Amino acid sequence: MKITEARLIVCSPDRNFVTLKLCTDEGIYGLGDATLNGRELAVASYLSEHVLPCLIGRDPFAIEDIWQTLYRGAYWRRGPVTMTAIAAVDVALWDIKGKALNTPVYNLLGGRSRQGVLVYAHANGKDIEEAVDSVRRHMEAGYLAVRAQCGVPGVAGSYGVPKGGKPYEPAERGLPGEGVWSTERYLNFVPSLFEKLRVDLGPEVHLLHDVHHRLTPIEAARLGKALEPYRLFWMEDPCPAELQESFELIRRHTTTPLATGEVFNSVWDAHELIRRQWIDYLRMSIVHGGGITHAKKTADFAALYHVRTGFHGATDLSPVTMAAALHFGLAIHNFGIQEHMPHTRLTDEVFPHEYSFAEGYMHPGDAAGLGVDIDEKLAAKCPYQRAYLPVARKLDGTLTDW
Ligand code: GCO
Ligand code: MG
Repeated sequence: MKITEARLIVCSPDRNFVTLKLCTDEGIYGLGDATLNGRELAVASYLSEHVLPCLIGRDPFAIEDIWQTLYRGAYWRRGPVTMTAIAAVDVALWDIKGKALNTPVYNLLGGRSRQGVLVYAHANGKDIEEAVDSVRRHMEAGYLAVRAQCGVPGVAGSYGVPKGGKPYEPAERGLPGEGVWSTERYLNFVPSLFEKLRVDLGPEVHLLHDVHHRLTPIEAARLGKALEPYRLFWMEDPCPAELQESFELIRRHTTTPLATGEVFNSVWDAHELIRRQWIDYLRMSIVHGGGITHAKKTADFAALYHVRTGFHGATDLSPVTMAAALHFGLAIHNFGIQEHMPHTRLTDEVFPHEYSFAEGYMHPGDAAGLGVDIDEKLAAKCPYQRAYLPVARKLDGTLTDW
């Protein structure tokens, strides 16, 4: 089999997605996601200018060799743009291989290790009452794990809380918006949210919380300690993680489980975090972390250190990535949990897929390959729209981590 065509589809069915379609001389094609939120066209151009011409004529079954060629062969290694581009090619190749062998991708990764993939939903509210209500509604819809975010009094536009009753969507069309941030107000407030959640909703539901990189390590340590009575499933991205030893400090002070890595793009970003057991869950996704090939190596390394996966799955990761994550999560042994932020109906129409949700778990379906397709005609009706993630400023105007 040979790759005969490599095509990029850039579309915006309610939000932007970059999708790679690799076609072969046997009529089989594979899809890969290349979406990097707010920097979409950088990856599109990296692929179309520098990667796709090199793929024509290659054997799509040679996944490892193509991965190494794109990684080592570029000389310039790592980085979100490069690793997202590599991921798109890699995932499309796994899709092709599954279809060619007439088996779902999970069978190529070791086969089913569990019945379904535990997922967590996003709940939020402008105040505690709304947030508790939102968690309750997600539990009623069948979710066993829910991330809770809440407006902080005196902090307009707190992270994770949508404006005007719309579902939360991280990127906004146009140029970057600005939010306000106060660590002091946040730290004083958050424990009361989780206290109320446990009092009202009981001990069973898995509760998660995303700090979104906003604290210093010692502030994060204080929060982790304060949240211990409420037994969180995890506290996510408590501080920026470029300095991996920050987590040693947090870890020393709290038994609240820690998750990080949605902005990571290779195992090297998490090497010390894993090796020193400073985290419990790794969030690096298949799309931003070099595809299934690199995720498998990273997860196997993490397994040696009791670290489990908790992959990023916000709406900026397309249904192609969701499908890949579900095949992966069904197969590997050290799977922990998968984020599930449902896409809009229009996105689901552009990307018809086999995966499904029932009673807290998702399943990738048993179609050959990834079980996800793209309706190119519909995609063409939804052209790219410039959109950015917002930035955040402290009350005195200093730019801080969003
Ligand atoms: C999460 C997130 C996201 C990110 C977004 C950035 O789901 O845990 O932190 O919502 O902010 O994916 O593009
Ligand atoms: Mg997050």
